[in-house]
Amino acid sequence: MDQTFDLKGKRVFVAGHRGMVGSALVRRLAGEDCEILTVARSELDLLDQAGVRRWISEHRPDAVVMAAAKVGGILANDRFPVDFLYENLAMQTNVIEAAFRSEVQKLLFLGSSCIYPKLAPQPIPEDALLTGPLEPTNEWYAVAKIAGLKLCQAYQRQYGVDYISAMPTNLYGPGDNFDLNGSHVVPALMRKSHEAKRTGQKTLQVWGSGRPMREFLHVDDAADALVWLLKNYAGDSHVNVGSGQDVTIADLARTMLSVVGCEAAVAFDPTKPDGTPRKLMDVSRLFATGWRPKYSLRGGLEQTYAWFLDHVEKGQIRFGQSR
Ligand code: GFB
Repeated sequence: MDQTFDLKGKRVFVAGHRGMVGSALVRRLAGEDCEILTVARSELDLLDQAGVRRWISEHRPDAVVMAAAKVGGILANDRFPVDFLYENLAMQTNVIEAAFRSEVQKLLFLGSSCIYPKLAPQPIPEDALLTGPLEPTNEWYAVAKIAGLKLCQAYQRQYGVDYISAMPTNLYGPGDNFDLNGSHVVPALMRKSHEAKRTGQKTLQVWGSGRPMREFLHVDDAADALVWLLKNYAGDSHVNVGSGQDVTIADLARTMLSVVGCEAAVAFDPTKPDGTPRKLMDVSRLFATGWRPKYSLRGGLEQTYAWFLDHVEKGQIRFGQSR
């Protein structure tokens, strides 16, 4: 199969364009010679199958990037299993099926590194999928994402269409969710360090033991890799998208304090879950293409903190309930 998909003159629908990943994709796609299609949630609810079919058949995209998802950090995943399983299954199935009905040529589905078994070999190759039990705190989300990538594979096998999947690692950056109950670790520690600095707190509360390791990728790097895949990849297997490097949560916390300029000491809260011990992805398939991330972790955190400060000042970051 010809691996390339020329974006020139194409109509590309970014589903989920208000989210952190979707908005980064829109920024990145603005540099391509294509027309970007988006739709507000008030106009189209992706849980509405008939509505999705109608919208896609009316707007006739040539390509679809499925960046809409119900996402959250470790506690939100654990607390809202129905939302994470049902909403993701429904939204992704509606979009993928409607795309096929409307003869969309290319589709890119986005998953997550949590699709892999809890105790997968490190770094985790793509073929570790479905070789062992999942991490319990995020199995609902992982099951939905595995179903999504399998649905794309099924459409490829049964109908020969160019529907591919990418599995990004833990992402962070502008547009992230800073609500401490639902957020991932980077925005949570950024906000908590910022508040500790502002109020002169002596400690920064870090959930769990600080020992788990995570791989982080700035969302603009992720968007760049995703557009690269959209243009150049047409394989059957999903592709890992990461930085190829991980850090302990304790080290992340210390780096965050330094980026924010906060002198608080790190204090661990063992009543909160650690989640999976490590999930460094094997990114050799992606790196073999020559693609590399542009941001170091520290550089990415500095860029994100600058964005955070700017948006806090403008009152554009709405904090949920802080705990
Ligand atoms: O980012 P996070 O919520 O998600 O947590 P996962 C990563 C690690 O950071 C865990 C620790 O060990 C947390 O205990 N951590 C420390 C904190 N302090 C905090 C804090 O204040 N807030 C948060 N949220 N964590 C998610 C999955 O797993 O990763 C999703 O639940 C998805 O399904 C996503 O796959 C990428 O990396 O553990």
